[in-house]
Formats: sequence, structure tokens, C-alpha cells
Amino acid sequence: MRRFSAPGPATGGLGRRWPGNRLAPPAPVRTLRPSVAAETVIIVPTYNERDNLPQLVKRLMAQPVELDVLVVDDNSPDGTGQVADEIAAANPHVHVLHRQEKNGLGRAYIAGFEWALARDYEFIFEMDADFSHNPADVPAFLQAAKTESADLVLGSRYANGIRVINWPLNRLLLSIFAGKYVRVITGMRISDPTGGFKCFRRRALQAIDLPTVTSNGYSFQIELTHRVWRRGMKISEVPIIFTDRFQGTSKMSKEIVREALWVVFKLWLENGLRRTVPPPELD
Ligand SMILES: Nc1nc2c(ncn2[C@@H]2O[C@H](COP(=O)(O)OP(=O)(O)OP(=O)(O)O)[C@@H](O)[C@H]2O)c(=O)[nH]1
Ligand SMILES: [Mg+2]
Repeated sequence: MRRFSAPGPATGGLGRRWPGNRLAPPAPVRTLRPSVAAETVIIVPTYNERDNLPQLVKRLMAQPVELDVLVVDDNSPDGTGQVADEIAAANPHVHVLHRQEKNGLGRAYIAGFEWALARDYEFIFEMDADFSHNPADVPAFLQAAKTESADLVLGSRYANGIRVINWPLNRLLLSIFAGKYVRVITGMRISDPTGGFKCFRRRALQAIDLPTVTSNGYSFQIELTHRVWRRGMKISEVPIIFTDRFQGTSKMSKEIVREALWVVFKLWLENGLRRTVPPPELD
């Protein structure tokens, strides 16, 4: 089923003159967008997650909120894409985006965001497939987004303590160091800027010019959050417990760390060497 819907703020058109010599708001632009039953979609990028995916979808579907799931699979050699298709064939709330080659987490998410924005979703989640992120936390994100009118809700492992299970000490220290590095260089006061469990309102994703996001690894998370932050949009954090993957293989690499070090610096340059949100007309 399809229906017409008006997207966010109206654009284009010269409009009539209103009293006070101001331009009248132009008529809303109408676009054709497929309507969806749920207002929430959980985007799950997958690469070799065939053992995790069925259980993850089951647990997501068991949450007391209505949601859809979009699996973005990069042609996983272990056949995750086929497993996803089988789940989707049996459940209309599950969708699959197949991409031809492994292109990194960031590219998979951008494709997923574009898919979600082409539909009527209001709350658009990022979530790992390996159970590091707990499906039972989804309602808390939605509540924070709604009650705090947040444009972006971040799951935080480090708000009021450290809640990470099963990580080797070096990985934990790297993550804590990365968070501090981001805070010192960019000035963003966020306790866990590298986390990948997050919920965007559609207006936040619409505001951040997705096609120009180039980072892909750890830094992808930092870059998206920085883009939302420097537009003065509201960011909230909810505490989460992060658990290291029990099955499957890790994709963490030195290259990912190097990219993050450089990208954070680049974000600071892009923000005019400021450590604060710029005045609206400058961004
Ligand atoms: N589509 C797609 N998904 C990916 C890619 N790389 C990682 N993923 C998925 O993105 C999510 C996060 O990746 P992980 O490998 O768990 O990354 P991580 O949590 O930083 O590291 P480990 O848990 O230690 O492996 C998982 O669901 C992966 O399957 C990719 O290139 N393409
Ligand atoms: Mg993981």
C-alpha cells in the first residue's frame, strides 16, 4: 500500500508576501513515499552473522514496541543474506538489503538510512547483529527520544560507570581512550561517542547530508554524532550494558583505529577549530 505524505519542513517556491513584508511559507512539497506500519526501524548490518541473526530478530520482535527490522548484508560468505531472506519471507516486519561486496559498516548504514528515509519511519536505529547490543534496551531509547524530544539517542557504556562485559582489557582501554580523545579534540560532552547502538529521529538523518559522510569504521559513529551535534540538535544518552560477541569473528583492525584518530581531527577542522556548537548561520 502507498500513500502520499508531506516530508519535514516545506521547501522551494517563492511564496506570497505576508504582512510585515515576510515571505509566506510555501506550500508543502508532496512526495510519494511507501507507508509503513511501524514508526521504528532497526537497521542491522551483517557480515557473517548467520548464527546470530535468527535469534536477534526473534528477540527484537518480542519487544513491547512495534518495529521493523532492516538487515543490510554485504554478500556474507557464510550465507547470512540467504538466512535473512528466509526470515523476511516469513515475517512482513523484516526487510533485507543485499549489497554485492563487503564495503564496511559505514557504507552499509548509509544504504540502510537511505532505505529508511525513503519510507515513513520516524525512529531509525543502528544496532549490531552480534548481541553486543541488547534488544531489550530498544524501548528505553524510544522513550528517551520521545520524552526528551531527542534528535539522537546514544546508548552509553560509560555513563555513570563502566558496563562492558567480556572485553579484553586492551579493547576496553582503547574504547575509553577513544572517548576521551573525541571529547578533548571536539568538545562534544558525550560519554560514549564511539558506540554503535543509537536511535536517530528522521529529521536528524535528513539534516546531516549523508552522501558526504566518508568514514567507515569506528570513526563513522563519531562523525555522525558530531554532525548532529554541530547542527545544535538534541542528543540524549541512555545507559546500556555492552557484551562482547559470543560467536562469529571480530573485524576490529589497526586501520580502523588510524582512521578514527585522523577523522576526529578532521571533524574539529570542519567545525572551524571550535570545540562548541557553531552559531546556526556558520554551519
Ligand atoms: N553489511 C556489513 N556489515 C558489517 C560490516 N562490517 C561489520 N559489519 C556488521 O556490523 C556490526 C558490527 O561489527 P562488529 O564486527 O561486531 O564490530 P565490533 O563490534 O566493532 O567488533 P567485534 O564485535 O569485536 O567484531 C555487526 O553486525 C557486523 O556483522 C560490513 O562491511 N558490511
Ligand atoms: Mg561487535
